[in-house]
Amino acid sequence: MGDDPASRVYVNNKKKACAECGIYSEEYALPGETSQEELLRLIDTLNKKPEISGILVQLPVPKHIDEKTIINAIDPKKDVDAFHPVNVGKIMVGDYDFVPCTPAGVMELIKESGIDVAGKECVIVGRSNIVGKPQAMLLLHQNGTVTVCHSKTQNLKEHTRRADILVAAVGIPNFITGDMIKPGAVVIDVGINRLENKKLCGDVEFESAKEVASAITPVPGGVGPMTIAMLMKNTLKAAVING
Ligand code: L34
Repeated sequence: MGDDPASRVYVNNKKKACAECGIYSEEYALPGETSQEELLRLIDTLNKKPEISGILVQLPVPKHIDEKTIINAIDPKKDVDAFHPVNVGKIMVGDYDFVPCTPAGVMELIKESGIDVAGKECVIVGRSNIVGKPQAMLLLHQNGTVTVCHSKTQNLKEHTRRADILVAAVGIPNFITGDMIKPGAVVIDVGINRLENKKLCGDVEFESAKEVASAITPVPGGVGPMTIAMLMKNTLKAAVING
């Protein structure tokens, strides 16, 4: 909804991925001034539409729209973002179908790199509902020792320097610098920040961090594409669940 330029890029990437996977997709690019009622009506229609297995409302939504109300309106069985409270609860108890795409992408990167989470010090910087909080649960399910840091955390560097696995999800360009990283740590950069010169940069200062980390993800070309891959995985699952 609306004309957020970043959302435009992400949604296009999602549509492209669907086409590549052979997943049928529909896009509804609603004008920014569309009412909440109208958006809710569309969600209701898609909830009932048998040929649609998965629904997502790309965030952020304009200010006059209540994000929670919108997320609550999506049928949990079609909630391929896993943002609905029912799915959030299922993740909490470790019994879930849909995994939130970005944290799931982070877990996939860790697994495919041959890194074992069990017993490791995992430090997440950022506590959003979309990344930080579910990321903590997923790492905990893999037996990591998890710390969630945020803007009120005191002595942040003391926490980040203890991390064997450091996940940066604060949304501040180059926030994590090399001196905040334990030598040999695995550094995963969830941030996607657009600088004034239109260049993309992560939450991690890549140049200094790469000298200390044993493994590190770039921005772009790191977690972002994984988010989309995990969305495809959830959508396939949704198609199976919804028959
Ligand atoms: N509902 N809203 C909902 N679900 C989501 O899972 C998202 N997210 C975040 C924003 N809002 C959402 C995304 O889709 C972030 N996000 C996302 C998706 C794709 C990419 C980045 C973020 C991506 O494709 N990143 C590319 C670069 C793209 C560019 O050039 O800007 C990369 O290589 O990182």
